[in-house]
Amino acid sequence: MDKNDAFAMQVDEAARTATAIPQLTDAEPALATEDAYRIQNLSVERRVGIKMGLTSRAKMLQVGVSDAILGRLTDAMLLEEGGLVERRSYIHPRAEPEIAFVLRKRLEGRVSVFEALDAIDGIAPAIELIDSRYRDFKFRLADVVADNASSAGFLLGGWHPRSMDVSNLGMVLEVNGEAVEIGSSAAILGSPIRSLVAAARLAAQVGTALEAGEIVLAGAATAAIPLTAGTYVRGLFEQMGTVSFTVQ
Ligand code: OOG
Ligand code: MG
Repeated sequence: MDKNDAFAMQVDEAARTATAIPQLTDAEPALATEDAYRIQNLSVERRVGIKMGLTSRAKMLQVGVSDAILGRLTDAMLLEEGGLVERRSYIHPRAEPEIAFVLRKRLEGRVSVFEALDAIDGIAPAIELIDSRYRDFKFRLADVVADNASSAGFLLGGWHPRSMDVSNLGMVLEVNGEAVEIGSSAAILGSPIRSLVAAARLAAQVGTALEAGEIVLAGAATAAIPLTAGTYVRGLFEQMGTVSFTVQ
């Protein structure tokens, strides 16, 4: 087994057993981002979409990594809106408000904002669950890439037409009815559409593309909040509705 296979197994096993592991860069300080993407490739199976990460200043500051990254969303990660999320299925889960796109056309490489807009089939409010497989939620760039950008789950609200202007929409993340994070979609690279453009470019760099029918999460607009059992989490999205779940 080569080193990347072994690393992919480690992060998979950590996710499966909800057990934190040391950063890969502890064992391999020079782990290159290209290798980290190879590790990510080795560790995801059925993908239903792509997520962008670290596309807002709030997120970069929270985790101390300032490069936008992408991760893969698989069918197993889709959680039921309004449903229950099991705290014990994760290591140290966090939730963050996001905007989701579903594509009607393939996007690959360098695309314009116009092409990106034209490729959108629908837009929905979303909450992403992230759960770094590393101890204390601490990582460097290569660690988080190899760990599929901390992806753990996502919930989608109702779909809206692509004509909706998503460049500056308010969003609030509540825990038990109290607002904990407040932001705007404008915090996502100036507009979530730019995140879609960046996703197509980043995907091409790592040898893939955004496919028709796929979901793209644009990245959180605010910092993520830790999840505690017994709480009710709800995201309120201007003009788009709500997304909620209960942690048990
Ligand atoms: C990395 C994943 C970042 C986002 O929306 O910025 C991300 C992390 O924060 O653990 O999903
Ligand atoms: Mg996210």
